[in-house]
Amino acid sequence: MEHIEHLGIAVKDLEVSIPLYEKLLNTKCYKREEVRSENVITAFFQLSNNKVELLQATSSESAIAKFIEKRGEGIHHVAFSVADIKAEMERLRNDGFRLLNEEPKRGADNKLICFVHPKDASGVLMELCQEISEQV
Ligand code: CMX
Repeated sequence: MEHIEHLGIAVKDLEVSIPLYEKLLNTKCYKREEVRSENVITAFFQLSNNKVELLQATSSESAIAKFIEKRGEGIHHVAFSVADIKAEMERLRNDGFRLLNEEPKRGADNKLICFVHPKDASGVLMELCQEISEQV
């Protein structure tokens, strides 16, 4: 894996958390994007080599809604940049890690993504993400 691409933070209300994080990080939110397949709206902040992603649920079925109900707002996942997501998925699968999707799926901010079960990663939901280089 290459580097930590972003930290995902579950929030109740982007209208509250975006201005808060703009102050905290001293940088403007550069993108808001809805990911319908995940029932979330995301908001991104660029740091030098990493990003912060705020996630708000759009449905009570969303993993973010369930997470906040159980644990409250806070760090939801850590995303690692990979050069070849299929190869990394194969490597992890062969090592016995449970992947939460069989194939890479399209995530926010022009990425192919896959999650590793938090129970197989010392309680941390891990995301693999690969930049999409051409329009798919
Ligand atoms: N980090 C760490 N642990 C987590 C977690 C998280 N983000 N989400 C759930 N868990 C834990 C729960 O606390 C629970 O632990 P206990 O059994 O010890 O209480 C266990 O995992 C099961 O959680 P659950 O609430 O019963 O939820 P499910 O099993 O239905 O789902 C998970 C959990 C991780 C499989 C599911 O949330 C998932 O598939 N996540 C990946 C997709 C996702 O998070 N999408 C959000 C948007 C992502 C994006 O666009 O960036």
